[in-house]
Amino acid sequence: MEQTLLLIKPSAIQRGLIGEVITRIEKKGLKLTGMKMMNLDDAIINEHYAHLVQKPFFPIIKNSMQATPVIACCIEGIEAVQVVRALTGSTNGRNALPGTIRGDFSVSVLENIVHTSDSIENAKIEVKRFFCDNEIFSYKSANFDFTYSPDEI
Ligand code: IDP
Ligand code: MG
Repeated sequence: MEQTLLLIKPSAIQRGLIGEVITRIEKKGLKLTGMKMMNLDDAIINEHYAHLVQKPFFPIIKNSMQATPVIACCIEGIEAVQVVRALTGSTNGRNALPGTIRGDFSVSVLENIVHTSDSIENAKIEVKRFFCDNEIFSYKSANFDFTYSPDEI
């Protein structure tokens, strides 16, 4: 089963949207297999946003991600990476489609509520970046048999 990383960013925490984000994940049928609140130090932000370190706006990203703790979530499901990415919506909240997390709760590129992994390869790296092995939990959902068909699993 695929796993992906979701970070509930300070923009969500300050605006009281933690529950809204988690509810969308749960209602979709995805499973939370890891969850923790943490402060992000410079090192983990530099690594996590390595593709943006050279951008002029990188300091505001860092500042934004350190404004409060974040909540890191590991989410599991069939094709969880693309499913969670679709729930997230596009980067700029002003362009993100209504019905997506960013489309419904954000009007900003920077303050866009969540981070979600953008590929299977990055998801594997990012889950390991934020979680130790013993912080990821394996359990069977009571409604599993009504969430997927037998030929999907
Ligand atoms: P993503 O979060 O949709 O994967 P990325 O391009 O990986 O988008 O950018 C990571 C994060 O950096 C974005 O979610 C956003 O918070 C911030 N960011 C990206 N582009 C800009 C920008 O042009 N100005 C300010 N912040 C940006
Ligand atoms: Mg990204």
